[in-house]
Amino acid sequence: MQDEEAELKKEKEIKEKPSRTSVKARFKRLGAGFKYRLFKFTIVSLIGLGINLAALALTEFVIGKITTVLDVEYTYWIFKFTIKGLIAIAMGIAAATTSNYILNKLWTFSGSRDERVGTQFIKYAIVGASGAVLKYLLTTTFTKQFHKVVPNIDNATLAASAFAFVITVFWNYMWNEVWTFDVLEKIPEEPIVVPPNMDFRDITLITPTFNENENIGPLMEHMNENYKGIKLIVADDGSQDGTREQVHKFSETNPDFILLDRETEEIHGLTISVLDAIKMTETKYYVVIDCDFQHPPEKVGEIAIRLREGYQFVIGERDEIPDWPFSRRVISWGASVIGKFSHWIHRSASCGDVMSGFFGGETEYSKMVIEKHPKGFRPKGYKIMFELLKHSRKKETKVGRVGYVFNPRVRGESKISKKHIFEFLKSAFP
Ligand SMILES: Nc1nc2c(ncn2[C@@H]2O[C@H](COP(=O)(O)OP(=O)(O)O)[C@@H](O)[C@H]2O)c(=O)[nH]1
Ligand SMILES: [Mg+2]
Repeated sequence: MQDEEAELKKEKEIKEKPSRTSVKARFKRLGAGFKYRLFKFTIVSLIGLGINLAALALTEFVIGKITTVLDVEYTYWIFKFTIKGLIAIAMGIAAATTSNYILNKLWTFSGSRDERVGTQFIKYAIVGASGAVLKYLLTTTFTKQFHKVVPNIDNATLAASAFAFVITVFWNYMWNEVWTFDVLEKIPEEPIVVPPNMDFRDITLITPTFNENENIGPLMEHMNENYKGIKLIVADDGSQDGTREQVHKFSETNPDFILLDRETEEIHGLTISVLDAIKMTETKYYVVIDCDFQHPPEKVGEIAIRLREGYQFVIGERDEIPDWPFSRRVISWGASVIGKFSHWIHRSASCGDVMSGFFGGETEYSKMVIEKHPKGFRPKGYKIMFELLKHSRKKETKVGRVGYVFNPRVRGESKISKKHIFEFLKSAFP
């Protein structure tokens, strides 16, 4: 009996913990990684170069302010150096290695197999050190060669450094791909089929609203028509444009659709509105969706099916965001890396799109998380899903995903502002 149990447990572990990729397969996937990962790795390397130089200059500046004792020059073999210079170089390397490791782990090689951070960091540092030696050798060799063609030694050195940098980036990328990070193949997702006439009595939709009179009507109608038995809580923060009146009117024909009127509450905000709605949810699951149709309503059914498979959270992840300007993409990328970093240091559950606002959860589990962390949320913030995951332990939380396209807003106005960015940063690093 015990054997059987152990056997079962082992089987489960195998399913949940993917085994190491063989060396042969690792070399094979190098080609597949070229397309995206080499590109990302190159960007990270360039950022690292900047961080290296900045840390180096800063250290020299700070030491220079404190003392001049370390400015004495020593000569050893062909090297001339000062202690100040050595400390500055070491600080530059340490800062760049650490930040590059984090960026590569969370971005370039995201979704790789879990490994102890210490071991992985050492591997990463060894690759980096080998790259540094290679870069030094290449730079000196090529400077000599280039100097034959280019008379100016500075230009020859610059060209040789650039050339050496490119080759070193490739070298480091290659060893990180086949040794440091074990990137797991993404299993192609099977499309989730929502049977027609399915019952949604176990789902409560939560939609936060503030002045959405153009959207709330169409949303309620859509949900009423397409999701039999579903419940809806409109968490409104005191709209003055008739949003609340529309919900009241709808409740008369469908009492499962109700208004949570927060007009007289002391604190207003998206996060607190959703938290209040989760607390009053009575069904086994809930799904949070924006009212403005930027979250496609037809995906609610897919999230519901995933939730019933036993995930504590199912995240709607934005696979595509058409119409976003480059600047917004850069900000979103930065926020996403910061968010994943925050989840990582909190050892919490995480997902592919930590900034998404479209998600579902198992009600009891979320209530438990909220109760355990009464002060762990930024009530006026926008990133409630990020915070719920932040307070959920990685080991005990199963997180599923459903991909979606983040549509542009058609009606009404966006309420997001710069202050929400600060709210998020405070939440990421309390
Ligand atoms: N209850 C409540 N809802 C809000 C608040 N701010 C925005 N919302 C709603 O939250 C959803 C997303 O807001 P939106 O401004 O579209 O954010 P964006 O998609 O990031 O631009 C919409 O349904 C808004 O009506 C708020 O302070 N309180
Ligand atoms: Mg919106």
